Amino acid sequence: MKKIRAVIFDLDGVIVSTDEHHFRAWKQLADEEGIPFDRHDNERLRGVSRMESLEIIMEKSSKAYSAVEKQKLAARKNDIYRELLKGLSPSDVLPGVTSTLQVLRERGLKIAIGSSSKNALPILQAIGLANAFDAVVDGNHISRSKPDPEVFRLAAQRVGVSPQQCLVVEDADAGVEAALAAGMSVVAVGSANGHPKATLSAENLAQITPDEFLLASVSSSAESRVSLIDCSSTANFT
Ligand code: B16
Ligand code: MG
Repeated sequence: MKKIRAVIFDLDGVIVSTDEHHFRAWKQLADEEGIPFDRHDNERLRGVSRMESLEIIMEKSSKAYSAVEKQKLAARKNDIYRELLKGLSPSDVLPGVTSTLQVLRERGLKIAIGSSSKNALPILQAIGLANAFDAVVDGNHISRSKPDPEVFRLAAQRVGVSPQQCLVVEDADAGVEAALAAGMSVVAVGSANGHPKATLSAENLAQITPDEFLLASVSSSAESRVSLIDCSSTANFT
């Protein structure tokens, strides 16, 4: 049985509801450019970098954009996004996050952020969690975005724990793939709830107990995968 010594959390959509801010910013940009874009399209942007997100949105554009124009569009989206983030506060932290972090720390586990976002630090500051993690690895530290495992491998390295002893919490298919490629177990929440390759799955962290985290760490074999979907009686952290 392997013992988990570190939990690496994705940021947007796991710790905080900024996935919705991303959608609203991309939607405004797409509308201004006359490019069709809806929530279904938005699912493909979860966990992938800003420029890769733009390329996905442009698949539906009738206009060809130059590299310089693309840089300007990405910067414009980020300006809209940063404006929306001004309303961010600790109340945007998703259910179960604060108590989960507290319990994991009390149990002696290392906790880290592994995010594709280049805005991770200001977001953590705005929600009051800037000093809550042993390591924050984000889009400024990596050259390859999820589903590449780079961000999670680097986070493991920063907390001094082997990838096999790390558990990742993710809301994106790209993030689940990245964690698996890094050799880590995965808890899938939010949009990734029910992901067939996740070790454990739930709507949010409020539905997962510390012991279930440990269960998720036992093995990532198909037999051990359990789902908490519709498991409303699950005890919360206290
Ligand atoms: P930024 P995560 C990701 O964050 C988002 O899921 C994704 O939608 C976004 O495009 C990416 O960060 C880059 O974000 O434009 O702020 O650098 O989910 O990996 O925490
Ligand atoms: Mg995410």
